Amino acid sequence: MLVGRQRCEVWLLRLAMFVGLLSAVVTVIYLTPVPDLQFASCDRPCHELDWPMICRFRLVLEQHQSMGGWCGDCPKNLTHCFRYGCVIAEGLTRRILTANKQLPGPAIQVCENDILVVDVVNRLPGQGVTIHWRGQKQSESPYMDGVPMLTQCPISSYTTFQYKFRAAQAGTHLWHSHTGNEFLDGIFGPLIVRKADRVEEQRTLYDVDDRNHILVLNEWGSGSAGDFPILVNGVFHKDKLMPKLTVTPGLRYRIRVVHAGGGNSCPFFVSVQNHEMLVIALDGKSIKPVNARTVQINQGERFDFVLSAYAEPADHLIQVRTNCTKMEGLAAVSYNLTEPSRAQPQLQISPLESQITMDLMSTLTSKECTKESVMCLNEISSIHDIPEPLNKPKMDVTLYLPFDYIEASTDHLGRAGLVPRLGNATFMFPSSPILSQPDEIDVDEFICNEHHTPERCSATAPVCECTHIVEIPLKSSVEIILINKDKYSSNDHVFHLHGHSFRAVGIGHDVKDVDIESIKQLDRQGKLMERNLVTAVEKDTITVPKDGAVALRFVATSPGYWLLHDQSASHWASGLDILFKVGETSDLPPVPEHFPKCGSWVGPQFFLI
Ligand SMILES: *[C@@H]1O[C@H](CO)[C@@H](O)[C@H](O)[C@H]1NC(C)=O
Ligand SMILES: *[C@@H]1O[C@H](CO)[C@@H](O)[C@H](O)[C@H]1NC(C)=O
Ligand SMILES: *[C@@H]1O[C@H](CO)[C@@H](O)[C@H](O)[C@H]1NC(C)=O
Ligand SMILES: *[C@@H]1O[C@H](CO)[C@@H](O)[C@H](O)[C@H]1NC(C)=O
Ligand SMILES: [Cu+2]
Repeated sequence: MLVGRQRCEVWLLRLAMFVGLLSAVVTVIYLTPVPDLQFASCDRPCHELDWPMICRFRLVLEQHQSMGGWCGDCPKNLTHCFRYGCVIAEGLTRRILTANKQLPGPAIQVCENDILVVDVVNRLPGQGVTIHWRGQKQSESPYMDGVPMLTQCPISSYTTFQYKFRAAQAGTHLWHSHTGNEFLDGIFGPLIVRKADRVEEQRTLYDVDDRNHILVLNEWGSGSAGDFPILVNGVFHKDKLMPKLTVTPGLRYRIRVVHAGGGNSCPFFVSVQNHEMLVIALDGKSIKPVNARTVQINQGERFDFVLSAYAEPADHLIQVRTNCTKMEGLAAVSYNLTEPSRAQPQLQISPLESQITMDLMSTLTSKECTKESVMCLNEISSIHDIPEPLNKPKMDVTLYLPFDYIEASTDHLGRAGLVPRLGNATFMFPSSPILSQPDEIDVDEFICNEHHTPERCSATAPVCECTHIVEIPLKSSVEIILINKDKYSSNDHVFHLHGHSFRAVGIGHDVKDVDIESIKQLDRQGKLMERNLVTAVEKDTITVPKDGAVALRFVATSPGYWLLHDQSASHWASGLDILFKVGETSDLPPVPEHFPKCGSWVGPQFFLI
């Protein structure tokens, strides 16, 4: 009996211990924080010892309406104007395209080296899209670069594509649709990648890097020159409706500016009333600080400046102007008057701030550049000297790429019109993405390079529509000389390079009546342009002036297919593009599993018989 009872007690004890342990384990498991699967942002103070985070975002692209029902009584009742889903734009009711019902789309703000996982949900009826992450090199993930028919299939209507990549390039960047007019209609937003304070080169120059201090500028609508508005953070100012950056008197603020482009591709002049701007970065890369009253940038470019809130405590206008329209964009720097003014130790002017102030700092090149009070791209210095081997006189690969428009015919009827041409070819997209479905492209039909042109292009024809590919060995040093021979448009051309950032080492002029062989010879004699091989700035977007030429240098470190293109409003249609294949096919990372496919289909010839 006794023994049995004891045994029973032992078992009970064991059972109790087991249950106790189990509940302890369950409690611990329950309380252990599991990675958040919500679509949470990674917006936090960045620290150099932190683990990178996985940051999930969801961009739902859809048709939306500006000033529609979502805006309620806006602008009569101002609180309604700030409701979720209320897009003000120029204040008219009109059909637009948005990401998450916002204009600009949501700001993606992360720390350097975080992993971004962005679900792009395409709810645009009948429109394929891709999203490009401008400023991110994608050296580990060329499939995530977002160029339709080159790195991926367009995301077809009503499907979702998940972009996954490391935000490896810190700075002020931009995400945008890369497929055509969605870009004009509102599918873009800022992509801000911050460094930890301790590794941020310019950290001593400002006190506050506020997540709200972003200015996204864009042209709105396709109005003809002179009558289209410029939006600042999605708003064309009207009475009290104006974006405001709140500052505390006495502090210095880092402000990030993005030119998101538009239909007329006009460069913008940005200035702040009663303040100078200390420009500290271009295209996300640190530069030697420049004090300027006005900064001019072209579409796709970004700049960061420090605003010292030392002026009269009041509202001061931020003006965004261009020569193309009188409808300037406005925002305000608003001094917070309830906040007591901070001590101003900075007023003992530091050597940097005591330097002379430029009337204009510009990333463009014009006649103005010779003026003492104007600083243009070739005079701006990077904070880091050009590393080897890019500072050598000769590069492994040198490419002269003239571009122009000529009267020619590309259609089968022989009708002539203006056809763009870059390095002898008019770029045409292949029928399947060359990166993810290389074997499905009919090389003979599409591809052209210096050794091969499609059969349909005769040797004597002035233009050939083809997928122009230049092969560049991995790790080689490259110099590209873009030469603007366009005599039909009075505009500059703005080019953007994918996959790499480059040093803009030289800008030349007056190449209008010089043929390409003479240009090469002039360059060999050092007469085409002067090269800055020490401090030239690092960028990903460059303006090639009318009748001018620019030289860009980079080391081809990222294996992949990378587009260099004229970023006129409609990327899709331009034709002034060229594709660089960096590395051998074996150097490319493998195609991700179940990557979407697309291509032409022509049925069996006699299937009805
Ligand atoms: C504005 O709208 C809010 C919320 O709908 C309401 O509470 C408020 O009374 C309105 N203000 C005016 C002046 O109509
Ligand atoms: C553009 O505007 C600036 C300043 O507003 C002016 O100085 C310049 O002459 C204009 N350029 C052209 C080509 O109209
Ligand atoms: C202004 O400063 C006060 C006091 O610190 C703060 O409560 C308020 O939110 C600030 N206002 C704005 C618009 O930031
Ligand atoms: C363009 O064509 C000319 C003449 O056929 C040739 O000399 C030149 O090398 C070509 N340029 C390129 C970039 O293919
Ligand atoms: Cu692009």
